[in-house]
Amino acid sequence: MATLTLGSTIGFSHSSSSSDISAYCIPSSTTRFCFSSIILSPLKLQKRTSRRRARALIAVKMAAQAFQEVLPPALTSVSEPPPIFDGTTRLYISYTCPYAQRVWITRNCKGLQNKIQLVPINLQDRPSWYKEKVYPPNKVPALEHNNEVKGESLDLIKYIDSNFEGPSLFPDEPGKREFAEELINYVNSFTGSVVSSFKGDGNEADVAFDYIESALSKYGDGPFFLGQFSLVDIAYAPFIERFRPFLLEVKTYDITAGRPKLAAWIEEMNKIKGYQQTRRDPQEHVDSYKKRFLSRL
Ligand SMILES: N[C@@H](CCC(=O)N[C@@H](CS)C(=O)NCC(=O)O)C(=O)O
Repeated sequence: MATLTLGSTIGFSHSSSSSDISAYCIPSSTTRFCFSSIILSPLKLQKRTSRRRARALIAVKMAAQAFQEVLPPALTSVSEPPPIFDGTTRLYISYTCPYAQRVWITRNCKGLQNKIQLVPINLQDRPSWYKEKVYPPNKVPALEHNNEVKGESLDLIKYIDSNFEGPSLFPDEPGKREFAEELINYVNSFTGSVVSSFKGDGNEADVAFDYIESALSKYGDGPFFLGQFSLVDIAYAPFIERFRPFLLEVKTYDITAGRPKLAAWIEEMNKIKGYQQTRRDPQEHVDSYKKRFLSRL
């Protein structure tokens, strides 16, 4: 039984045999909610599922809510390196990088702000020690953990979910696991298709966003890709956060028009505290994408 301390008020504990977020127990001083495997009638099962879902979402919200973190300034070429490999777990990010944002959201949603230290890097004025001593590919994100440094955002979100405490962000159910893998495997094609559409009038992105709309329609037990909030939402959110305002302003293309599931997903994502802490001003994204993509067209 691992216990995670969130501030001084909330603790989550979970059975190490289960990685299902809905199997988490949320103890208070007098009450403990656990779920056993007794056989239930369909109606009871439905009620129980919605209670579990509600508690699962509460767990994610609380995990992030307990912390209102003061974000450290980004390190530059004149900054000293942290004491690397001293046993501290560090997540190297850039505040503006969507890949790093995925891992940052995962850390927040699991309530790991005390366990994984954020080390923001200024990519425009990168310290030389980052490549030399921390992560030779010289990219963010990178995770320093157990005397090793690992990269690649999609691997890192899974690694953090499996190797740290906190609410599980990957489903147990085989059907959902398979769909989760499919969606995670698709995310690079999705972002690639949308970025290619910047050359046209925006409508070229229809197929990619229609895929998202249809994926969001698969499970009716919640507004997220797998019904409940998961790593899949985390994989897509940083990019949709950028694509939406950019396509709207530059191509007058509203990605949510005629896509009610996507509109609802964005609304629900924006309520997730662990994500809110990582979001940036939409206008900042638009300006940065204009500089990056419009000059190349
Ligand atoms: N495939 C990597 C991509 C990471 C990546 O490209 N990060 C960018 C910042 S958004 C970076 O570090 N760029 C620095 C560089 O390429 O020199 C991942 O998913 O983690």
